[in-house]
Amino acid sequence: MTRLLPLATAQLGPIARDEARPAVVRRLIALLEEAASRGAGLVIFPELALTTFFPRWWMEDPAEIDAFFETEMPSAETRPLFEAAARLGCGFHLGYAELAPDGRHFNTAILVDRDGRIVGKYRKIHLPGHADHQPWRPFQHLEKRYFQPGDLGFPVFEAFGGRIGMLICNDRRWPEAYRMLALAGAELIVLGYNTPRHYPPVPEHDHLQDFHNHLCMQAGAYQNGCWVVGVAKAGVEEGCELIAGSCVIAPTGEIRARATTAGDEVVFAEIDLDRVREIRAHIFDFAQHRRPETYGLLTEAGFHPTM
Ligand code: CDV
Repeated sequence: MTRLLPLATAQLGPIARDEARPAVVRRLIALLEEAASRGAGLVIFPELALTTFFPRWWMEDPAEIDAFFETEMPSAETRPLFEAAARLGCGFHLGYAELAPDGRHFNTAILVDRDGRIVGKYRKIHLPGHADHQPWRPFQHLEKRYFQPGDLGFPVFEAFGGRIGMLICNDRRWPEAYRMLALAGAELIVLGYNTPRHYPPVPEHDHLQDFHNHLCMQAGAYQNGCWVVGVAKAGVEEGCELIAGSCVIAPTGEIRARATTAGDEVVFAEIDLDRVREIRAHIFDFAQHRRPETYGLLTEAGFHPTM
């Protein structure tokens, strides 16, 4: 059996702090058009794809902060992207900063079907960084200040002929996130990321950023027998280098296709969702081989530190 899904990663190069939404949306539409012309039915854009990665700055003025957030989706400014999806018959996954009607702020991603309709939503659960101002850093990572942890769990959506889950950036480093989606039946996990090359608390790991990026996504794919597509916002953005390496990973853990630049770039791959069975019906047959009765610590709030 084969269930083919032609998709594309749409890596973004830097977005300047003063780059207005309409200009960014035009870039996204150009990538969507290129991907559709190569046969893609689903395009994956990065985390916070409508603005620069603003958590790198300490801000106190609520109006200045909220200017990076969307209060509706689609809005007047983002609607052209949805219209392009419907015109091209090509859906997309998009990360953006969400200001909910009740005033809460989330780092959010949506799944939009080929007819331009929102069919899925996820709010980032693992928020990295810090909430206080840490001037010793060359740049801040204030996700804990600007966002609240996602409150939607790890939902899986029937779409594009398969079962699709979403993660956002730091989530990809956590094995529990993939496992939650896989247990709910996800065959494809899509995610976007903004990952600075420099990690101020442990700079001796800077040279490992690309390795760790692929390591966690390849492990997540293999250990859960699903496709994983990870897409970067890359390049030197407002003086901060973000890693690239957008890629499509098979359920075997192999990288099937990957970007070769640090700018706006489309990478096309046709994936077979039925390849999930190669892993899930055998080496990681959850029903046969998992031992959940021994995994109690995983759902306890506490842990047993060794240091
Ligand atoms: N946007 C992110 O979540 N970035 C983190 C960095 C700060 C480590 C990441 O996991 O890539």
